[in-house]
Amino acid sequence: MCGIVGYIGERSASDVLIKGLKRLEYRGYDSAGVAVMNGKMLCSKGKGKVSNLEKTLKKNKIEGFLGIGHTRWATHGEPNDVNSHPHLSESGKIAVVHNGIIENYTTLKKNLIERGRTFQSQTDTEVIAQLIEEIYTTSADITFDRAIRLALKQIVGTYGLAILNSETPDRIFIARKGSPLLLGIGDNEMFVASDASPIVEYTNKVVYLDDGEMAIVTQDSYRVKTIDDFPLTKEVHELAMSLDAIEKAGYPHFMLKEIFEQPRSVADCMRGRLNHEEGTILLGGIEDVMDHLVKARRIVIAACGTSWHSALVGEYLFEQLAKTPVEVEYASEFRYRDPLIGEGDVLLVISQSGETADTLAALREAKKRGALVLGICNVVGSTISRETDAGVFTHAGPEIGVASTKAFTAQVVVLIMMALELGERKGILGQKEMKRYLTELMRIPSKIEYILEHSDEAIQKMAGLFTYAPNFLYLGRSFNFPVALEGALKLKEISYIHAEGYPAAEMKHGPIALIDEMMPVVVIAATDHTNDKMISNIQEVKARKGRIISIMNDDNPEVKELSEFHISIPSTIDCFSPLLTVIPLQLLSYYIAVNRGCNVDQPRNLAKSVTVE
Ligand code: UD2
Ligand code: GLU
Ligand code: MG
Repeated sequence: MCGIVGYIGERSASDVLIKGLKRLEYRGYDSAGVAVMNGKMLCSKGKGKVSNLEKTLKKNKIEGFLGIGHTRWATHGEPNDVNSHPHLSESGKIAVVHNGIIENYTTLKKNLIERGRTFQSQTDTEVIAQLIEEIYTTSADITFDRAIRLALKQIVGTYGLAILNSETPDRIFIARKGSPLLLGIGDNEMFVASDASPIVEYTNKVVYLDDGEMAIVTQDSYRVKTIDDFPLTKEVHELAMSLDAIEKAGYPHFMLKEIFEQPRSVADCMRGRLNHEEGTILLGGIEDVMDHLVKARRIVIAACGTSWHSALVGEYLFEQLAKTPVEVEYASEFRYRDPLIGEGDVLLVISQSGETADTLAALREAKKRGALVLGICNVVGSTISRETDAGVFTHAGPEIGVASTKAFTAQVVVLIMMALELGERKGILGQKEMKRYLTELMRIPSKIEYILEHSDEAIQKMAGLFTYAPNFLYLGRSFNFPVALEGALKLKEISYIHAEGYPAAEMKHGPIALIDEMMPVVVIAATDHTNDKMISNIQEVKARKGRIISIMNDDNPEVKELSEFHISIPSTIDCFSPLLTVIPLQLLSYYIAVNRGCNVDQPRNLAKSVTVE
């Protein structure tokens, strides 16, 4: 799930590559490297961030107009200098950057060693460079392009690849199976990248490669074909992404920028889709499959990480508002246990990037078994959005911070709109109720704005007091149980504090044993219909001297009285509550992580879009 970038044109290749890698760094940052062709293959790479590589390149310049670069999220071989990409073939003439996993690399490596090849690294990727060279040098009259195709036939696994060969010094070869790759068409220059972020500042014309496809790219041309050598004519898409949206806009971190963007991203997600005066919703992306959804016996939602938490909110929403039974699955588990899904069923997958490997695999499995597959994705043009039968884009804008924030709220908004629309079509919600829901939904962006304005300072102070707490417990009920999970995940991933989320009543079946005067317990007490029960749970924590931090509605004197700290938020309809309660939790984890000196946008061991299984 690394980032790949490639350039061929009239600019300095190293400059374009470094800039591009910085934009891609959210996808992995174990190491970074570039290979540039200038008569011969020049390569510079090493452990650590792109900024390290940049420093090295300032001292030892690599000049050239054609090159490839990589930022790594290690799967095979520890993150060190040798395992960094690009990987070179034994002669040093071929350079490869790779995103994905070569599953049969041990067998291939063994064969290549038997043929006398020496390997430098522990990666699966090096095998690709060596295998291509082996085929290229041992077959008579073979083109380099054919050598690549023959090598790919032997490879089992997933890849997004960019390849250089110093014997064909005017072109970049790319190939894709299972990992995203696109081509940017400029004016007398071409770009290659694993997503659009490194190329938006140069061009908005892109061609997305599909699985099983490769391309040969020169400064002023590109040729796409299948890896079986059938030529293809590909559609040129226009990118809607703006440069502004992927820069920090004055915020110290992307995560903070993205938290504060939520009034707008939530509004963008609803834009053009709601009519509160008429009480109607238009989700163009699923209009054609609404009849199918109305008839569906059940909906299965598969996702990973934060998207899995929004899926859990979705379960409450669909079951309450549309009376359609829902099961939520971890995408990785769903795929491998011979799932009972088929014709008449609906699988809904949720993924910010639209590239999450486990989610993609779940989608493909369900599709194979005849289910209707729908998607909720943020990235337009992503693999999941293209492989689903239909779906809804969240339109939240690029999310760069590794810890997801605005993608979560946008996913929940889409789920709310889907559940309301389904409830209406099934005759469960009448026009009057629809109007009431939609009128309130339209108010959500300003309510988020209010929370950001009024609680940011209080949360910063509170974060100061709990910066060094070793553990945290998050409790919620009903719609806010998934928010408890999400709050705990946010804290874990960026501050490395151990945290657990629980349904509040479940606490007494185990976790209550952990509570003492050292344990901060974040209670999400903003769901009206469970308020009394929540108060009892708070009492149980207090009786064991736990320290209560509550997220509560403005007018809740009882909860306020019981809490050591409280954050008041505007009230809303219970089922919309996650859109508000999650905001203080995002801020709390952000400020704690900053206080602890953690790298908020690039937490250790994580990467933004997990494109390996
Ligand atoms: C589309 C346009 C929007 C605007 C609007 C006008 C895009 C991306 N959206 O928005 O800009 O012009 O029409 O009515 O151009 N899809 C999937 N899987 C997914 C997500 C989406 O198959 O995971 C499909 C979906 O079925 C639809 C297309 O992608 O065919 C665009 O989805 P959308 O949610 O942006 O659709 P809509 O009508 O809101
Ligand atoms: N499997 C390759 C490696 O470990 C590529 C990983 C990646 O996608 O960054 O180097
Ligand atoms: Mg259920």
